[in-house]
Amino acid sequence: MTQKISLTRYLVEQQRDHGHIPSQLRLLLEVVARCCKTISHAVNKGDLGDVMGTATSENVQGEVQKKLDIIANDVLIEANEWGGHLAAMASEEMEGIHVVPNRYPQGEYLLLFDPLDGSSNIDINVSIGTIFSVLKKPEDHAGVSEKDFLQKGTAQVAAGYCVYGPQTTLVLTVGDGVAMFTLDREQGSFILTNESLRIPEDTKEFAINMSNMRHWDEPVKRYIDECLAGKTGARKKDFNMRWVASMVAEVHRILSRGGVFLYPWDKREPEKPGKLRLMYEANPMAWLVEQAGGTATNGKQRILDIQPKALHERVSVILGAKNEVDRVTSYHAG
Ligand code: P6P
Repeated sequence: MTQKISLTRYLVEQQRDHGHIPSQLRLLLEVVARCCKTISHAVNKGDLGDVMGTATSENVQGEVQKKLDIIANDVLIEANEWGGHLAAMASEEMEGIHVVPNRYPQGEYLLLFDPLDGSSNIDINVSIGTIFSVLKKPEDHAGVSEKDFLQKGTAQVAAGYCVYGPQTTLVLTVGDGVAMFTLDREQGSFILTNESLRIPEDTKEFAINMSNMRHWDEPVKRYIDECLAGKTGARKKDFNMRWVASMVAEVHRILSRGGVFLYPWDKREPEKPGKLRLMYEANPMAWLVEQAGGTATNGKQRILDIQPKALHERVSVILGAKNEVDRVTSYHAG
């Protein structure tokens, strides 16, 4: 029987063999993984627990919060503030940053997260997930402020997500490929189930919300029209389409079997560069995709190279199979 490698053993061996995971970062990743187990347990309760439906509050995005959005956010804040590995945290569900209280030691890392992405799917029992990104706090000054978070995606030291679906699966990169861990509920630990996820350069499967077609920019319209034309059109092959309305589920599908995902800028709110958030959705997902051999752009430039100007800024996202993303990007250039 093949030996089960736990997340802890993987992180220890990665540090010993590659030196990517200092002990404070390993502690941080293990705490985040424990949070994902707790969140998975709450999500799995469904109507049997007091976790469904909406809360009475709105988040910084002006979206009505689901009870589980707040539960997931609180789990991550409470579990990560006392360990001494973090200086501060930022979340889709909080307007400002959460600085580690003075009663706890401050660490060298910054943790950003979307505690429960895709939460419109909670009430219909469709996969949702937690997305996280880790940065290092700049060392040239004491204290921590929102400005310290505004680092390019290339500065990330770890990124990942946990998808709460038929399995609870944690997917992680520290810059040395992408590893997948499946939650063994009997043992209560994440077990390594794929140590190197790869995205094929070509695909026949695209993911986009087609109801927005009339609002898209021309390059996106051209790309999707060609996919829809299939064998009879310029692409000379048929395509399949998926849209789960949960970015974690879409990215997990692409890391598992390939594909391309688009949430582009559109004319509905032209002043916004896109719907998805750069710091705690697009950047972690873009790094995972690139680490698995894919590409991620905003149609014009590499997502990881974008210099953030605001904590909750949005971005147009095209990610996945390299040749497909390059094609869409070339249409924007053309
Ligand atoms: P729409 C979920 O709310 C999310 O932020 C992503 O997870 C998902 O890809 C997208 O929005 C879905 O947006 O407009 O199709 O509901």
